[in-house]
Amino acid sequence: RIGLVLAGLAMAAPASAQAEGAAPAPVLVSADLREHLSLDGAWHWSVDPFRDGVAGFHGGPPGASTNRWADTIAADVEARDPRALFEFDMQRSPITHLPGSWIGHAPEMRHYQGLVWYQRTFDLPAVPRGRRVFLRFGAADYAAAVYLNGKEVGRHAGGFTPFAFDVTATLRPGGNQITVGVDSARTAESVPPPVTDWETYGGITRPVTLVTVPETYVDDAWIRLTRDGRIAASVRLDGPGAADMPVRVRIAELGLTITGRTDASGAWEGGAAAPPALERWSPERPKLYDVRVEAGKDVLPDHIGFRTVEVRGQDIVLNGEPVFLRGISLHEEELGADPVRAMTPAAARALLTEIKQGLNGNFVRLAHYPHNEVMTRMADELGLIVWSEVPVYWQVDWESAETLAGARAMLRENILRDRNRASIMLWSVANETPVGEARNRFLRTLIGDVRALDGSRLVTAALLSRRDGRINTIDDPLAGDLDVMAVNTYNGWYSGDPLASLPGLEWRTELRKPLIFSEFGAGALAGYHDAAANPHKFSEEYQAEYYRRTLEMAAKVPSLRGLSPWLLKDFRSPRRQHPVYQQGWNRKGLISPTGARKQAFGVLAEHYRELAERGR
Ligand code: GCB
Repeated sequence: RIGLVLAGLAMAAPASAQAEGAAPAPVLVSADLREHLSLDGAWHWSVDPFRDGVAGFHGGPPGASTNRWADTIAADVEARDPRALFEFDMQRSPITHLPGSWIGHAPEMRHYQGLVWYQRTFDLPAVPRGRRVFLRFGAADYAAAVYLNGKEVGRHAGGFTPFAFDVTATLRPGGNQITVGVDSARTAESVPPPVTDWETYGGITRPVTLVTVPETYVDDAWIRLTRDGRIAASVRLDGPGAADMPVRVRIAELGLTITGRTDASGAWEGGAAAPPALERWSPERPKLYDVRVEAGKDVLPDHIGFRTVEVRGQDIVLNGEPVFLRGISLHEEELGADPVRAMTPAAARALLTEIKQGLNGNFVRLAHYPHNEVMTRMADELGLIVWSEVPVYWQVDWESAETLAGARAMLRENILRDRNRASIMLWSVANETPVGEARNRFLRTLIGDVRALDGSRLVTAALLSRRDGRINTIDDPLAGDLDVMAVNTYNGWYSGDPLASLPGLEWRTELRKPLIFSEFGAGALAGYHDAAANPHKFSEEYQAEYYRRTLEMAAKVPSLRGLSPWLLKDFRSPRRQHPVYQQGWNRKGLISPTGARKQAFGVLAEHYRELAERGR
C-alpha cells in the first residue's frame, strides 16, 4: 500500500526528506512571522482510494492517464488531441478551501481514510538573486508527497508538525503548479497508531506558505532565560555564508544586544546577564518582548517571553515561586457543529479564553499531539501554561525502529518549532502506554531527546495507575525518569464506583515528585438532565457530581500540583457511537461542540476560583 510506502519513505530517518540531495530538513523557526506568500484558499481536490496516482496496476510508476502530479494540464493536451485519455482532471476537479480536513469537502468524505490529491496554481515573479524560497506546510495528516511543476520536492510523515522544502530551483517565473498527495491511512508502525479516541482529520489542516529568506538565513534560533539568570541564545544559520558569520540578538525594549560569530558549522551559542528591568512572563502578566535575530542580510523577528521553570521537591516552580496548575485538556478542534480542524487565531482565542476567563484556569494540556502553532502563540499572549505532547498514544509498535524514528522526528519537530514559546512548561512523551521493557526503552529514548533538545523545561508523560480497593498506586517504572508524574484516572466513570465513594480513594507512590492528574472526566450530553438523587451517566448532573467528588478526592493528595481534567469541549471520536448520547462525539467536554456550558463547567470554575484566591 502506498500509505505504507509514503510513511515508510518519509519515516526512514528524518521525517522530512528532500527528494534530491541530503540537505538536513529546514527548521525555519518562527516561519509564521517571516515574509511569505500564503497558498491557502482555493485548491482542487480528487479522491484516489486505490492510489492509482502513485502506482500502476502492476506496481511501477502510474500511467500518464492517472498521474495527477505530472506537469500536464488535461485541457491543453485534449485541445491538441481530442482523443487523449485522462482518468482524472485536477483542473476541473471540485474546489475546496484549505487548510481544513477533507471530512468537510463533501458528505461522502466524512469517514474516508486514504489518499487525496490537491492541486493549485499560482503566479510568481522570478526569485531575486540571493534569495531562497521554501514551500512550508504547517501540517498534513498523515503522510504527504509534494510535487512542484511536475517534480517531487519532498515527503513528510506525521500529521501534526511543520515541514518545508527548498523550492528555489523548482519555481519558475510566471505560472507554477503545486500538487500534494495526502494519505491519512495509518499503519501498525505509525504514531499515533490506527486506533485512537479522536477523529483523524485527514488532509492539509494547517497553512501552506512560500517563505522567502536570504540565501544565508537564520534557520533556528532559541532565545530563553536560563535558571541562572542569563538570556541565552542558540542560533544556527543555513546557506553558503553560514560559517564564521557575525550574529546579533537584539531586544530593543531592554536595551540588550548579544553578539557573536558562528562556528564552522554555522552555529553560535551566546548569552548575557538578564537586565534587572526584565519582566518575567507569567499567566498573570504574560509579557512578551520583540526579539530580532540578525545575521548577514537576514532579520528574524519574534515575540518571546522570559521565565524559568523547575521542580523543587514536590513543587513545580515558575520564576522561583511554586505554582499550582489549574488546567484542562483540549483537542485541536474548533468550536462549531461541524469542525474540520481549521484552527485560526480567532478559534484558538475563543477556546483559550474559555479556559482563562471562564474557568479561572492558568494551564492547558494540548492533547494528544502538537497543536497548530496559532494555539501556542495564543497561549503565550493570553497567559496560559502549556503541556505539549506527541501522539505516542496507547499501543504503538515499541519494537519497530521505524516507529521510534517517526516518534523522535515528531518530538524534534515539535520542540524545534516551539522552544521559544514561554507558555510551554512541560513536554510530554506519551499517553496511557502499557508498561513493558520495550516500551520503557522507547520512551526513555524520547526522554533523552527532550533533555538534549531543551533542558530548560520539564519532562512528563500521562501514565496509568494500579487500583486495589481504595488504594491507587503509581508504580510505573517510567515515573522515575520524569520530572513531573502525571496520571489519567477515571474512577467513577469507567468503573462502577458510586460517586459518593470517590473522595475516599487514596493515592500512593514511592517517589517524591510533583503529580498532575492529567485526565479525569465523565461524559454528559449538553441539555440532558436527570434530577434523580442517583443521576444517570451522560446526564449533566452526573458529570457535575463526578467533578465535585473527584475534586474532593484530589484535594487530599499531598503531592498534587496540577489538574487537567478531560476536557474543555466535546470532540469527534469515531469510537463513540452511542445513538442517543454520543452520536460520534466523545461527550466528556465541559462545553458542547457549539460552546454551551454544562453544569460541571461551573463546578470546576468555582473550584479554580477558590484555588486562585488561596494563591494556588
Ligand atoms: C483517556 C485518553 C483520552 C480519551 C479518554 C476517554 O484516557 O487519554 O484520549 O479520550 O481517556 O474519554 O476515555
